Amino acid sequence: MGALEKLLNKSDKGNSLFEAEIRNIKIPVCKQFLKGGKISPVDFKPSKDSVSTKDSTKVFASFPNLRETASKVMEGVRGGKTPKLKGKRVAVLFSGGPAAGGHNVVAGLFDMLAASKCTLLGVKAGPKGLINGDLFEINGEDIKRIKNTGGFDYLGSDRTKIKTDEQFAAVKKTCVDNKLDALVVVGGDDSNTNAAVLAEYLYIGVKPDGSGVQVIGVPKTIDGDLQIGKYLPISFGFDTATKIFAEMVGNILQDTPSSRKYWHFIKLMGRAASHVALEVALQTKPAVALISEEVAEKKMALGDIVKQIGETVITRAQNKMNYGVVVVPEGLIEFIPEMNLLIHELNHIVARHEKETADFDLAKKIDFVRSKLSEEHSSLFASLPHYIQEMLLFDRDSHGNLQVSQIPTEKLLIDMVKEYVKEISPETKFSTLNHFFGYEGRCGAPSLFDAAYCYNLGLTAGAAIVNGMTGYIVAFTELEKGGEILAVPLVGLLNIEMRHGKEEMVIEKALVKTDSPAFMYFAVNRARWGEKDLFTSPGPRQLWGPVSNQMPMTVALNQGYGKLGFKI
Ligand code: FBP
Repeated sequence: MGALEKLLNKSDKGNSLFEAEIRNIKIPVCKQFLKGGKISPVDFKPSKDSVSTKDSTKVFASFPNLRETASKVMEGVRGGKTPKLKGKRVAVLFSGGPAAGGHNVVAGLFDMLAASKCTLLGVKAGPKGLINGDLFEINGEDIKRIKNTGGFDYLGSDRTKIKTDEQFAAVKKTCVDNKLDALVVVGGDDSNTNAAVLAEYLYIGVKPDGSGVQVIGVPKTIDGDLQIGKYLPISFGFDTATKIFAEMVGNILQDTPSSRKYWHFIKLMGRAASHVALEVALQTKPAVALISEEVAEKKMALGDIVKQIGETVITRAQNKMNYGVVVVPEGLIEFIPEMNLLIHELNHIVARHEKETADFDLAKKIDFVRSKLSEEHSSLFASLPHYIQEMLLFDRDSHGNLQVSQIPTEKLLIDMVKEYVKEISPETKFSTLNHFFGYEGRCGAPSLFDAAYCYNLGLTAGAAIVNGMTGYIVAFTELEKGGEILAVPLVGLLNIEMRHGKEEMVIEKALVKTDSPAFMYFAVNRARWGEKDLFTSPGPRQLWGPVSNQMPMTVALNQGYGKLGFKI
């Protein structure tokens, strides 16, 4: 075998030249975590800030053990004298969709726990693995291998919501069988809601001495909708995903005036909120970018959105720009008021008649559902193309969410804009292509921002555990000037929402605020981007070199940092 063949063989299984190299990237550590150059836990003390829940009476009644600590935001400091727990057994699990940087959370957690002689166990395949007791011990060799790599494959993940008495009892059994002292849940809003409930349930009476198991949450999701104002600027994974999407959108934008023939409708993953679409729009400046929250606020109908895009298409064609890019947020359909009401009614009907319709074929199910819908919604439903009707009837996930990533909203818009342009300006040529960027962005190797952010979040989670804390989500702020370590009480973040037709306590999704600096910057500039080609192509995310230390633009604008570079 020749030298090159040998080299190529060496790159099997996660050892491409790139993967081998990124493991060597030095991850910046917040200096609060360092003592004599070595990683060591901070202390936590109550900060001057609190979180408050609007439904406090009802929420606190369900959390008698955690209510005492449900408001105060805790801050990590050096030099305190809180005794640190030692020799504890801690398990970590990933929950929900993957997001870049998860492996660095595990690495940070491992390193912090190792400093207190604690053992870290991995839960395989998410909450389901916790219920089934599928755990293994994590070792330093694995950590070296997974550091700075993308994906959640080291542990696996799933979307099981722990809700039945049997499931809670099974979790308790797993804790007892594995002699666990603490559990770390890496997840989004729904998973961290679950973490709050687990923290309450496991608070006391789990171990033979009657003590409990601590639960700490870590904020993950590419959607960026787990944010808590100044306490939590962003969930991890958002930066990597948006940088990957922005590269792809930028490349397509670069293609449009080169080939001069297509309008590209690009749906971007991000479930409900439009943070991803807004970030990518800021990074690339396309002709049109829709923001669902604005659509809802302005009570726009589907027809209004179609008209807005159609008019841009016609005007650009008149200016010899018979091409362009339309960025569509994944969750748009649920934010169009008339569609939202329809989906709500569908949710009830689907849930109420689940068993009855289980064996129906699609055509029969569509007819059945139409017969149950109110008159107004029945005709709206009937006006939608078959492929949209089908997707609206798709199974909800175990948290009750419609699987919006499966709904081809971008195709629906293309079909409707085509009709509009044909009617208003038949001479306008309108050729289209549709794309959905989602899974491409979730598992790439973390950007430098996510690599650093995640490692430090892992360190924070480890520090919270050895400080004996439970019922907190860890956070990391002041990203432009060294980082500040925080732990925010999960119960204080819970609100009451209607899910599956009944009241449930959940962490509210952070949506794009139309009065936020990031949105306002976009709103002021978007008309220019539509009128002329002012797009930018940010290129691939950089792990080395001058632009590698950029944080998301929306984060820098909304937090008022005044610069894009992060410093941890
Ligand atoms: P999480 O909130 O669990 O991180 O999920 C993020 C996400 O990627 C959404 O953007 C998307 O709608 C969904 O997962 C897709 O789900 P699935 O992985 O089940 O296809």
